Amino acid sequence: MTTPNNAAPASLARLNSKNLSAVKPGVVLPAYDRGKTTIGVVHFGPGAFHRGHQACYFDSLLAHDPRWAICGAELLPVGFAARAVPQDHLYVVAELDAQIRFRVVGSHREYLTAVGDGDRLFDRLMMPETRLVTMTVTEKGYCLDGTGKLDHKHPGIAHDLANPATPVSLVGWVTEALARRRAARQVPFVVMSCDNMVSNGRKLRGAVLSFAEACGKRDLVSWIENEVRFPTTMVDSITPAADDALMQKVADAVGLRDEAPVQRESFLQWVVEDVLGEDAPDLARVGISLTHDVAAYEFAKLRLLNGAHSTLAYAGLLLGYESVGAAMGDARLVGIVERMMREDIVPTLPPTPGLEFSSYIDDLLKRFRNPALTHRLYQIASDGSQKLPYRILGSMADALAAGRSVERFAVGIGAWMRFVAREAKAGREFQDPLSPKLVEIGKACTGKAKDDLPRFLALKDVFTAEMAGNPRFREAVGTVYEQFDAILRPKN
Ligand code: CS2
Repeated sequence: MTTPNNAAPASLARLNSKNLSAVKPGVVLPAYDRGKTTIGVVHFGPGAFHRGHQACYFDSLLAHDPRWAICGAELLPVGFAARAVPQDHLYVVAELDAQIRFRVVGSHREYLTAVGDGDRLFDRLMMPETRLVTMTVTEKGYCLDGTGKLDHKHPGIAHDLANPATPVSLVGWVTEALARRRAARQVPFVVMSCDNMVSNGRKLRGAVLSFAEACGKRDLVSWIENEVRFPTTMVDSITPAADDALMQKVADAVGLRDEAPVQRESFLQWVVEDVLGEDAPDLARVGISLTHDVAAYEFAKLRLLNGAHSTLAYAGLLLGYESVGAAMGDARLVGIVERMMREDIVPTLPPTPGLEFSSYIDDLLKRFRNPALTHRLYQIASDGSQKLPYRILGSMADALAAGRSVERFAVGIGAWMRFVAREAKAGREFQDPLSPKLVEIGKACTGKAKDDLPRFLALKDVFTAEMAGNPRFREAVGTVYEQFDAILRPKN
């Protein structure tokens, strides 16, 4: 979770339950009595995305059904509780778009840190009222290997396999909590991944089963297989990290000081696999789409939106831009990204009733140009080794198999390699779980594809052996890698 450097204007009173009556007119307030709500959801990873997305939907839901307040659970202590508790867990979401709207969100009622509040978190997960466990822990939080299976050698997983009662990983926590519920003869909770991964529900289910199996808990494995639901979901809302400018905007609009605000676009979408069971919250009532075919939405969103984002991020940073909006002013780059979406990605997507790709792409380009939001390219560039397989390499594999061109896909991949080399040589830290290895590769780069490409392609968590060995793939990526400037910055 990103923390702005400066506090909001210190002279203003702090946002909290007592001060809600002082909120300026026009700001949307919780439409329910928070004191009458009960916690029905534990959410792992209550960062900005979750608080701007799911917590807003549940804020709307609480006006109809008080059973679905949220307990935020952080696996690592990031110091957020110190900001949330004095505000009684209230915070402002600024919807920054053609129309600007400020909303105080009240759906969070509790905040626990796995390290420190471990017993309380288990108690919360054991409560019969806790019916939904959701998570946004990013791709790396699932500890999967390059094939999408649980990586038993991952330090967090290895720790938890040896010490299942004191887990540190998401998969360890979910499995142990399910084991305890089963032992207590309680119904399980629904487990819902809200991360940007293809088949996120199935991947998490596979990881939890693999963990339980490795613990030798055969009965637990069958219970999970038969009783626990892991819906797949697609989540969408562009949510730039909070910054000092946001603090000021919120202070001006709300009239109170919020030290944990969130900014996002007004667009909000959530598609959930319709397998939640009978006493699930009425998600449809608050605009969440329930369907049996999430995959189509997931593919479209990950490949079109996130694929374009990552291409804009790496190529844009190399071209000297700082934000998505600035990169969208570069006609050559936008031309490549737009053709990649329309001509290269769309043919890889399954046709889906209700999803019209051409207008979906028009809307995406508009969302990327949103002048009210500054979405930093560095934020998107983080964790490239985890994101690229879902965002670009999957589309590329499909295009290669169908004999179609992969040149435009190669822009994001070649630019990522150049970005890694540039950051490593400049000694700048970059966020990626593979960063020690990437820094080593980046420092050794010569700028020649024949020397450098094999080093990157040997990263088994990123590139499948089939792809790494494909001559068309190597040619396309190698060309961008070596000739980025000539391709993206031609002299007139
Ligand atoms: C972005 C996403 O940071 C990133 O990598 O591509 O967070 C993107 O803004 C969201 O997926 C939009 O729903």
